[in-house]
This record gives sequence, C-alpha cells and structure tokens, in this order.
Amino acid sequence: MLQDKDRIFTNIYGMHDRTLAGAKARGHWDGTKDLIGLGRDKIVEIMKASGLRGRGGAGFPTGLKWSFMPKESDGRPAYLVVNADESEPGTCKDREIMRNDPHTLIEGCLIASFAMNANACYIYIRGEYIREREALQAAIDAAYDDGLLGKNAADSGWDFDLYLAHGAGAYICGEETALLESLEGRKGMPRMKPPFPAGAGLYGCPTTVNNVESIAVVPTILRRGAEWFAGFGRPNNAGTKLFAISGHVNQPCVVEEAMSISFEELIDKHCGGIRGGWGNLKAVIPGGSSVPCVRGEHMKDAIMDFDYLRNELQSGLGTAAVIVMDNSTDMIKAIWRLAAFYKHESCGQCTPCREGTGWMMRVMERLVKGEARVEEIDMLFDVTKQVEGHTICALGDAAAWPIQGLIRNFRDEIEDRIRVKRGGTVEIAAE
Ligand code: L3W
Ligand code: SF4
Repeated sequence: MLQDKDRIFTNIYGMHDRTLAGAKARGHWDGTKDLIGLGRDKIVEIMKASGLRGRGGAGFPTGLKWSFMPKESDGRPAYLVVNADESEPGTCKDREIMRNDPHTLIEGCLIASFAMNANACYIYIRGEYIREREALQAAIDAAYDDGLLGKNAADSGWDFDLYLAHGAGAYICGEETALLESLEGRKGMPRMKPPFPAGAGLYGCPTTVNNVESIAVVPTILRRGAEWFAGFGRPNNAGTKLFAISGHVNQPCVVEEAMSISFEELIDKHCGGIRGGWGNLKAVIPGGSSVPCVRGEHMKDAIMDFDYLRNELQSGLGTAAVIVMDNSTDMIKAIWRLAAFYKHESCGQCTPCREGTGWMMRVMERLVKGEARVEEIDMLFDVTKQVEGHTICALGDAAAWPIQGLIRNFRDEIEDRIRVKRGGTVEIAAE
C-alpha cells in the first residue's frame, strides 16, 4: 500500500487549504524556476526515464509523446493542451485534482509547456464541470497574481499563458482531435490521424494533448526523481495512479495508489470490501466503460496495471475507473446501457460507427428482453468486429469492446435469458 509520504496528491479530498498559500505549504511551486532550469532535453529525458504512461486511457508513454514535438521552432507557435474533458463513464479522478489540488496541474502546465517550447497552454474542461472550472480559474488567477504565470513565469525567464476553455457536454470532445476542433470553435468531430497533433494540432501548429493527471504529476516527478516514480509498480507500468472505484463496494472512492496493486488490496484497503462480501462479486469493468468487463472470479487476484489487464484478462486499465458489479447486476442490461451511451455520443461522421452503434444497441435491447435468437449472439459479436478498427477515432472500438466482453464472459446469462424469456424491461429510452 502506498505510504502517505509517497502521495503526489496531498489534498485530493479537499481536507486542507486549497489556496495558493496552502499549496505552497505542501511543497508545490517549490523551486519551479530550478526545475525549468534543467532545460528542455533534460526534462524530457527525466519524463521518459520515469516510465509515466498517459493517464487518459490509452497509456501512451508521456516522455516519448513530448519528444515528438519539434525541437526548433519553424515559425509556428507550439501548444500544450490539457484534456480535462473527463467524460468516460465511471471516471471522476481529474475533477478531484482540479477542485482540490489545482496547483499540481497549473505548475505542471508551466513546466511541461516549457519542455515543449510552448508559450501557451489550454485546459479544456468538460461542460458539466462548473464548480471545477470555478476552482481551477480561481487558482489560475491566484498564480497570475503571484507572478507564477504570465511574463517571466515563476521568475524562470519563460513567458507563459494558461487559458481555461469550457466544453459543452459532448463525450467525443475528449477525443484529442475532436477537442482541438472544438477549441478552434468548430463542431467536435475527430480528425484523421496521422497527422498526429505533434505535427499539426491546434490551428495547424505543433501540439501535445495530455490528460490532467499526466501533467499534474510532472513537478513531483522532477523534484523527486525518475527513479522514485519508476520504483512503484511493475516494469512498463510505473508510478502512482489515481483509481476511481464505484459501484457495489462498501465505500466508493478516488484514491492514489501504487500502480500494479492487486485488485483485492485496492478494494479491501480503500473501499471496505465488496458489498455482501467477495462471494457476491459478479463482474468488474476495470478501466472505464470503454474496456471489456471481467468476471469477478478472475479479478480477485488481478494486478491493476496496463499490461496485466490487457494481456491476462483481455481488458485494460483505461482511465482506472473501476466499476464493481455484484450478483444483483443484470449484466446484459448494464452493457446495453453503455451501448445506448455510445450510440448517443457517436459524432456520426463514419459509417461503421454511426450505423454500427445503433445496430449494436438495438440487438442489445432485444437481448435484454430475451427476444433475440441464440444465433444473433454470434452475429452481434461479428458486427462488433466489423466496427472495431474500422473507424476514424477510438469511439468505434469503445462501443464494440464492452459488448465483446459481455459475450466472452456472460454468454451463459444471455442464452439463459433467451431460453426462458425472463428478461426485464428496457426502461431508459435510448435517445
Ligand atoms: C505521435 C505517433 N503521436 C499515438 C499519440 C496520440 C494520442 C496518444 C494515444 O484513444 C483511448 C481509447 C479509449 N506519433 C503516435 C502518437 N500517438 N501514436 O498517443 O494514442 P492512441 O491512438 O493509442 O489512443 P487515443 O486515440 O488517444 C484514447 C480510451 O482512451 N479510454 C477513454 C477515454 C476517456 C477519457 C476520459 O474521460 N478521461 O480519456 C478508455 O479506455 O477507448 O483507447 O495522444 O496522438 N505515431
Ligand atoms: Fe465520429 Fe464514431 Fe467515427 Fe469517431 S468513430 S469519428 S465518434 S463516427
């Protein structure tokens, strides 16, 4: 279990002073000028050595991503964009950073932007996060007043501006290129990649898009060293990590833990166990709604990191939003609800996603009611394979994977329902 002294987010529950003075008392903004004084190459090198992988869902190595930015300016400005559009169902970790520990993020924005030669950074926050926006804007204003942002930010010699942009509630704007479109004032429609944002991002300029948590851990990694961060978790799965645990546990929570903690320890130490005991655990979605569910009996000994969940359990760490479901859960209905969500959130610009999400949702609806034929289970699985990998952005995959997980793990439940036609009703209209 992670010791208190190793926690990066010391005010994640908002129990301490959230103001700039409080943040400084807890060690933030301490020697920021010296961290910037390390220079660009050294900062990127430390980030690579730390093993930090992106905390927004894909787990792409952060230092490597930064290294894609042009070393010398070609006349275009460079940008850092922070993805605070936290919309993945089950995910609620970045909001705790923004409302309770905002200076971890703001200091991280300055240092990361410097490392990528960016004089400006945009934080794109999800539309529903109104209180979070207010808290973050107040912290940004305080940092400007204190000379930590703006001209010669933190006395570093680097001029740096930080802007907060507010989304309007579309899940797809969490996809990095849709986010850039939205920032530019257009509809949030994903762009084809390549080019990746590092080549042509915001306003066609070199841009790095990073998740809130990825940026907020940067100052502490630089202060305490790459080896310190890399010392948590297993190789290729380094660091501390915020887990957001919801569903049928006794005490749902957001907690910072060492990567690669076992699922059992995570739940018993921080959530007071499974509701009704471990024998009552039916299934877990370990990484936010986009990753496939796993049967409860396979989760107890699971290691909570990118590689274990992907390689051993055909699932993923995703955003580390851990959704726990006990034996009272109607799995088919739960996954149908996600299918309805993805259908609703599809931007509609590519056919496999636009048509596929609706098609999958409608078959799922029939499975919930037990009205489909058994042969349709394989047909549905086949359709998910036609959607997966054939779309412009990852939303198509995200819509396909939960259904694949359901069929792989709970086919017996689907078949039983069809056989006895004992299903419930679909109560929530899909659109
Ligand atoms: C330059 C290359 N850059 C990759 C960059 C790329 C992006 C990052 C990861 O999907 C996942 C998805 C959801 N040159 C590059 C390169 N990059 N190759 O690296 O890219 P990628 O394609 O692996 O993933 P993605 O398209 O960013 C995101 C999953 O996240 N997800 C949830 C998302 C929801 C939230 C939230 O609410 N916070 O993030 C959950 O699992 O399914 O797999 O920056 O440009 N050759
Ligand atoms: Fe839009 Fe879906 Fe295509 Fe993504 S996969 S671009 S959300 S239609």
